[in-house]
Amino acid sequence: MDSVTFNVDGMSCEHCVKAIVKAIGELPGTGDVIVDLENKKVTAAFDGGKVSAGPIRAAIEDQGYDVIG
Ligand SMILES: [Cu+2]
Repeated sequence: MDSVTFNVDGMSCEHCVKAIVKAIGELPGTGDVIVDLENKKVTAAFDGGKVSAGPIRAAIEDQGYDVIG
């Protein structure tokens, strides 16, 4: 598994955590997702043969959060 970490603005509570974990989980090839509210980071494991960082980023943004950088 590869892994990618994004700095994400706008996450505030467990609802945000669940929405992001669910959205990333629906992408084929993704694995564990760790949302760190305190440090505003989302880390996702993924199989580089099936998916890449771009669609994972898009899944976060589609939920209404801003990916920084
Ligand atoms: Cu929230």
